Amino acid sequence: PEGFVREIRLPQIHDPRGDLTFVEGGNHIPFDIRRVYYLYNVPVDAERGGHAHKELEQVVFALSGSFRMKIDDGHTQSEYWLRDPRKGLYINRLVWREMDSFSQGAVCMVLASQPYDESDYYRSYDAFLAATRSNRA
Ligand code: T46
Repeated sequence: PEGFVREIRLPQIHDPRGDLTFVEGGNHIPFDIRRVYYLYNVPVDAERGGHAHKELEQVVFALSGSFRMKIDDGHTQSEYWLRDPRKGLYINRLVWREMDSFSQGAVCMVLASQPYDESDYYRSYDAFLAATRSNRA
């Protein structure tokens, strides 16, 4: 299994004109990319996330600026500061995530394994916990 979260490192091509990083489906990302979305114009005091997914897998990048992701697998909490556009955070299904501390001008890009589907969300922490208990008992 992929684990709950892990770092995904992308190549960086550096030359005097600047840096270039690329993502290849079937190579860098452990699922077929079905959707890309991005968060921007996020107020520095905003909190996003606060949910888990039943099936969706995602890889989250800070393309610019930085933010914090708090991760909870139902047992253990951890936090990650995303600030390097070469390093994504892979987040498996059944992982509760909260995001905050966005820097001014931060851009968060997310690669997702499925199209948007509201019925794939646990927006209640208790429902999420119950699902992890029955899934991993
Ligand atoms: C996640 C974090 C990192 C859509 O219509 N299509 C989409 O692809 C997405 C992602 C959202 N929406 C709608 C659903 C809501 O009415 O946009 C509105 C805001 O979505 P939400 O409150 O879920 O946004 P975040 O930033 O709290 O969470 C999003 C993703 O939903 C989530 O999967 O992991 O970014």
